[in-house]
Amino acid sequence: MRIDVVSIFPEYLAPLDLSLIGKAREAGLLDVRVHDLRAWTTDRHHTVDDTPAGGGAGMVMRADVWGTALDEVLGSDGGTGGAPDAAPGRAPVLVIPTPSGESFTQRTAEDLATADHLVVACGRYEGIDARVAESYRAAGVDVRELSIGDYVLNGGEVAALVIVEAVGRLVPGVVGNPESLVEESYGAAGLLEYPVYTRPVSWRDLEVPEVLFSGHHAKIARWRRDRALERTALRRPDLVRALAEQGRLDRKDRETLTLAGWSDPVD
Ligand code: JBE
Repeated sequence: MRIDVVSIFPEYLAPLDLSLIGKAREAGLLDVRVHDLRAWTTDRHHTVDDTPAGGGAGMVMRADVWGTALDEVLGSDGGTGGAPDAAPGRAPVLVIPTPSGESFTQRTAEDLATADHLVVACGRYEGIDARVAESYRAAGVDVRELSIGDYVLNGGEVAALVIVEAVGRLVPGVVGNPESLVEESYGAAGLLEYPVYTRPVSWRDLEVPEVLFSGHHAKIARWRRDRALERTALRRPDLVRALAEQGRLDRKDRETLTLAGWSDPVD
């Protein structure tokens, strides 16, 4: 997969050289390129922003600079991930991190992981002139305005790191043990992960729960599901409600939730 990130702070994306994503780049699984938006400015001051039309606080990033940059980075890519001779595949995806976007979730990451080419446009200030998203959408680019959460960041760079990591690790071969992709939070179960333990068995008068040494796989699985249900009910009642609505809670699940003080109608 090819991923281009465009930002006025390319150094902000330095963590992409590290760890799992860095290794995947070295292995040739991910072709990640970071670009400085100012390289596409033509004026002496390398201006990328201007005052908001209609007034108001802050600055808005100019459509013309972004247009020149994105035309080049999206290139002649007709959905081939930039490979000129490849069969035309999926349209390139233009990701614009913004607090006013749709929620970025594991589902979004799974979807983006099937693309050949992602371009992430990091805005600063009060965002990017809205005509940029509009124009590329009209040109057939799959434009996604995405929010990683309901809080305010100074720009899209940290969100871009989050999105590239979440998507990149789903690309086949990037995570060494693909089984670890299956069992995770927001995966099949729709619950938060159960608590995990390792050695030492006794630490500061706290013991690893006995059942985990029983060798009884069904018992361990039930214990883990119960703990997952309890913590999900406490921390993310929305997820428990969703499972209840989908009829994905069995009798024992409902018993565990009742014992944990869960009082939402679950059936
Ligand atoms: O979630 N986001 O993508 C953001 C982008 C820019 C600023 N704040 C955000 N939350």
